[in-house]
Amino acid sequence: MEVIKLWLEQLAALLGQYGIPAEQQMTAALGLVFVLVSLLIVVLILLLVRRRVSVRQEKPQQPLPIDAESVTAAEAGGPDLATETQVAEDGAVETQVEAESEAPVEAAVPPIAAAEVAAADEDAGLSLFERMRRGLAKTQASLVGRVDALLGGSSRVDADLLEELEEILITADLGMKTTQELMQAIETRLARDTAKQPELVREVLQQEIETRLRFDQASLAEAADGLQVIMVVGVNGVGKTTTIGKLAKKFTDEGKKVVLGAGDTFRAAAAEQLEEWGRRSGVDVIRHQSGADPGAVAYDAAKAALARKADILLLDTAGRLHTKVNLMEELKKVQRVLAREVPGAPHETLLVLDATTGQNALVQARLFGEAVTVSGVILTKLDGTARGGIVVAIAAELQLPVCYVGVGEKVDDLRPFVASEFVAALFETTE
Ligand SMILES: Nc1nc2c(ncn2[C@@H]2O[C@H](COP(=O)(O)OP(=O)(O)OP(=O)(O)O)[C@@H](O)[C@H]2O)c(=O)[nH]1
Ligand SMILES: [Mg+2]
Repeated sequence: MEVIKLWLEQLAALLGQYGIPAEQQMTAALGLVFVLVSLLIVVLILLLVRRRVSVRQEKPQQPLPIDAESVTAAEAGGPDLATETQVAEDGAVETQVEAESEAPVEAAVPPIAAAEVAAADEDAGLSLFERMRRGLAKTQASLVGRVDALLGGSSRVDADLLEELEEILITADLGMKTTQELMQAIETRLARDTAKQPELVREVLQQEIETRLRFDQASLAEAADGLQVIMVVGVNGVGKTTTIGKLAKKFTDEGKKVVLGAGDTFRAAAAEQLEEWGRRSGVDVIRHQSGADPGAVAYDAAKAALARKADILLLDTAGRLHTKVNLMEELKKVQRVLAREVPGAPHETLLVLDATTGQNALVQARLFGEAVTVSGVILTKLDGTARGGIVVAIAAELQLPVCYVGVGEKVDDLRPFVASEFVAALFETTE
């Protein structure tokens, strides 16, 4: 107390040197001390608030994986796919698909994480159409966005503009052949109609793309009575197992009884990955040990599906290098085994293609088509690519129906492919 009094007197004396009258010096000193203390408190409060905000920002945005398996999966990052097309010495087109390693990717299925649930909640309010549109955002920008920018800048369509349009179509992965056909259709129409040509180009493009995507087909698993066997093939990393998981959920939600067959006995943990998906939809998974004969798995899975009176058997297969004769022979054998056990099986052999591989998807489709009877295509990862134009090339050049498209990793990110909906989502302008 004495010390404070002494300080105040010294401060008052100091203020006196600045011309403050003696009777007011103590009041002024007290006022000054009060202001300084208040300032100090304000500064301290500000510092505390800043610290709390930065601590909150440093907290991880991703929730921690639920168990050790998902930690491994997150670290593994999934198979890293590198795909390239080569022309072999004999001139035949050969495709090499290299997984970063053929070594087992342990436990590739992360359990449904809180982030997934949160994202699902966020998506829940969106219409199916809007979700498709979001999934196609990159392709939309690289194809229709660029076409609109080109057409928006001109009132007439001349040769230069057509040349640029052709380039856009090729770089959006519509393929050379399809691009030529589309350009031909546009030019024919322009020769007929001279009014509002830029609008006309967009209209013809939309119509012609939709025409090429439309196939008359019965929807999957509605073809006949009894057990429907759906075999899923494709190179590694394209999304076969994930797609089977999504399909299992979809069919189960429709009230169908589903059985899964873990026909990929090559990759370690492939069966576990399928089992995890099976758990998510509450469906049985028939599996053997790693390295077992896929034909034997197909046999057991068919028997089990029949015995359990299932409506649908979804059979996963290995996806290692499809240039290796082995895999193709293996797939043929699996098809034969299924045909022997279930009349008309496999009722569908669906080829899964990864949209991000662009034109290489076409090469893969041709090669699988030579070995097994492919009845339809599922194009995955459309959400992560600007190369979604490949869907048009697949339908137009291979005459293969696209049955489903994958627009994300979540269980309900598989959309039945409806040409009109797809094209509308692609061509809809947001402004
Ligand atoms: N963004 C996105 N990712 C997908 C989609 N479909 C599958 N994936 C991801 O692709 C990766 C590989 O999927 P898998 O289902 O394991 O592929 P696979 O064809 O079974 O691979 P192998 O078993 O090695 O032959 C996983 O990380 C999936 O989450 C999709 O539509 N969009
Ligand atoms: Mg798999």
